[in-house]
Amino acid sequence: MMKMIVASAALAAFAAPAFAQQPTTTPAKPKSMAEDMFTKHDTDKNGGLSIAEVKVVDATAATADFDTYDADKDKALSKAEFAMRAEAKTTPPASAPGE
Ligand SMILES: [Ca+2]
Ligand SMILES: [Ca+2]
Repeated sequence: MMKMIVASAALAAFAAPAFAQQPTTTPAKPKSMAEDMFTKHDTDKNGGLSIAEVKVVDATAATADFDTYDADKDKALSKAEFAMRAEAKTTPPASAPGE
């Protein structure tokens, strides 16, 4: 007489992520990307982006590059200074081959 032992395998239950999050107030008003980035990355909220804060935005940012846009040399990029830098970075280099 043979006994059959049926072992019940425990199936790993995988939890499906819940996408039940309601979108909170999403401002639809157009805001400049630079301004948005500025606000987001001014982690100490002192109204200026330090070189460290800029490097969070752009890891390739170098001190020399930073200094170029720090017009008043206060070691921080104001919103206007940051916007200028962002604009320069998003604008394709004006190295169009001349005729
Ligand atoms: Ca700051
Ligand atoms: Ca500055």
